[in-house]
This record gives sequence, C-alpha cells and structure tokens, in this order.
Amino acid sequence: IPGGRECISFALLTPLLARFMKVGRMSFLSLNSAPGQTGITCSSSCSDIFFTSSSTHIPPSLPPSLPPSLFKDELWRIQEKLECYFGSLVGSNVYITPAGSQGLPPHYDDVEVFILQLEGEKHWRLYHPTVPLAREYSVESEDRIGRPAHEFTLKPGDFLYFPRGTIHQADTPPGLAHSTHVTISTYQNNSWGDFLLDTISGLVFDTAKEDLEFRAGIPRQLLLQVDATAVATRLSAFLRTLADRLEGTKELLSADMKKDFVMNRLPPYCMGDRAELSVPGGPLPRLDSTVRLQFKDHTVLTVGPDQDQSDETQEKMVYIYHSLKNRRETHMMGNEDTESHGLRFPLSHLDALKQIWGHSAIPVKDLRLTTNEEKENLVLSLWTECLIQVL
Ligand SMILES: O=C(O)CCC(=O)C(=O)O
Repeated sequence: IPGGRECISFALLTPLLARFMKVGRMSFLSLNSAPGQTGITCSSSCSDIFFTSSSTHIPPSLPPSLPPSLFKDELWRIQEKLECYFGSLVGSNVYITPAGSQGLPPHYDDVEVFILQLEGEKHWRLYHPTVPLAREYSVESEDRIGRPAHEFTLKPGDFLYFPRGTIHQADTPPGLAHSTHVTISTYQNNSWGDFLLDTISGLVFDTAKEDLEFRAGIPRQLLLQVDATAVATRLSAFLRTLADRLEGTKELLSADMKKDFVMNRLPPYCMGDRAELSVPGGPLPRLDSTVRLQFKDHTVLTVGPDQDQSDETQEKMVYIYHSLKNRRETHMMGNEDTESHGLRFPLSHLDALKQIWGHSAIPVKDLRLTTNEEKENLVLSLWTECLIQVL
C-alpha cells in the first residue's frame, strides 16, 4: 500500500475501521461525464464504472470489463503482494458515487472486503450477517437486516475491512463532492469445503486403483431409490477408508484450485523491462553449482495424472506452474485463452523438487535423484523457466 505499513491482520473477525494512513489522492479515474451521459470512464478505456445521476451501478449488459489494476501500477503492486500473502486471487473494483446518492442496495458478498477511500466521503452502514461466511452475493431487504451494527463515514486515506457475508450499504452524503473508493477483495471460493471438493475426487480416483471395493458396481437400481439411509451407511464406510488413507498421504491431488490460482493471478510486480521474468539470467547451473529457488511465491507444485496417457495406464507426474509470464490483462478472467506456464517431471523427481522448495540454497549434487544427469537436467529446466538462480 502506498506509504506502506503492514496494514491489517487477516485474523480480524469483526469489522475494523482504521484511519491509519493518508495516501493522498490516488485519483486514477478521470470524470468525464457530460449532460445526458449515463456513464463515466476510468483511466483510458476501462469502462467498468458507471453512474447515473442518482446511483452507482455496473450495467449487466457490458462485456467483461478490464481490471483497474491494468491501469494503475500501484493497484497491480498491492494486489500482487496480497495474492502472495493470501495465496488466493485478489480483485479490485472502483466505485464513484455522486453527492447525495447511493449505488447498491444493502447486500453481502462472497469475498473478504478491504476498502480504501480515495476521494470525497462515504457514509457506511454495516449489519450482522444473515448468512455468516456467505458463499454468494445477495441483496438483502431492509426489513431483514435490522439496525446497523456499525455506522461511520470514511474520509480519504481511511481503510476498512469487513468479513465475507457482512451486510453493507454506503452512500455519498449530500452537499459534498463525489466519492471514490477502491474495493479490494479476496478469498472467493476458497473455503475448506471448496478445498475438499477439489482434492477428494483425486483421492477417490487413486483409491479406486488399488481398492477393489471402490471398483465394485453400485447395487442395481440404486439411482432409483428414494430412501437414502442404507446407501448413506455404505458411503460413510467408504469415506472412513478414504480418511484412513488420507492420514498417510504426502501428496494431495488438486483438481483445479492450484492451477486456477496460478494461471489467473497477476504476474510479479515489476516496472519497465520484464526480461528477468522470461529470459533466464546469470550462469547456467551445473553439477557443482549451488542453486536457489526464486519467485517461490509465484509457483505451485502439484501432483497429478499424466494427461498424455489413458485413464487406465495413467502414471502420476509432478507439475510446476508459475505466474511469471501471466498477463495483467487476463487477471482473473479465467477464459480459454489464459495459458498455463510451467514444467512437468516424473514422480521420481518429487523429493529433489521438495529439497529445492524447502531450502534457501541447495548444492545440485545433493539432490535426491539417481544420476548426475538427472540432477543437472532438473536444475537446467528450472533455470530455463527463470525459477532458479545459481549462487
Ligand atoms: O458504494 C457502494 O454503493 C457499494 C460499494 C460496495 O458494496 C463495496 O465496495 O463492496
């Protein structure tokens, strides 16, 4: 955060209002509304902030808008740091609301919310959640939300955090200038439930390879049964088997979460030339080198089935995905054009990779691989992707 201090502990469970820093004016939006115009544009071509004379709104018919972090380097820097810190995607939205008006009705979001007031003042009302730790966005009617638990006005430089599910509404008081704030949000679909869904299918798949019971056919007409009691008993026995197996598991197979995160996040913040992220530099690693992992916060290591083989013969491979070559334009876009960047190795390389990940520096000859050639090839591949440095 500009002027930066460690700002907030994520462990905070109650809304925090902290007037802890004055960032001056980060006025990165240019107001250029004209009479009769329903929208304003921010920065050069970003059109994700619109208002009518009485409200802030995002027209549903607009194509997906470009992220504010594309236009403001400071936001790129803040969001990228927070993505490293949380290990979860961090988005941002900018809201401009004219004096004497309110944009959104009372609602809650499926994300942790950090708000920085940039220009003007905004009057906030926060309410106890009707759905704690909500998993989706929802509007709440005035008669369901009761009285505000917190009410205050944010001024430029003020910072506010509230947890997922907190019902909130905000308005710009009359007689003042318009208000501009940026909302930075994270932890969407990042709960234990999501993680279970992500990992459990791989565990079932692996178990079924070894355990005949998992491969036995389900009883005839099971899908037509109305009463689930007997099936539930049987299923809980399977879940116990899975739990026992999980206790001793060192590698969890993540179906999508790790890869989605690394593919859709921001690249490391860097001004000017991005060569250090795409062109390997410094001496080539050799058997007598000592190497160090770099950009660790931007890589994930995961074990998964070899996508080149059929289900039956599938061997497991180690995949290393990184975000060094990600583009700011596609941050959180999650579309088919988003590419994943990385490497894959046979499972026999996992221990050596864990050594590299676990040590601040490691001599190549100490890597737990059978041959010197394998050791050299491993570090050379990582070096080619700019993931290691020779010390
Ligand atoms: O300014 C508004 O109308 C609402 C803003 C909001 O919901 C947010 O920043 O999360």
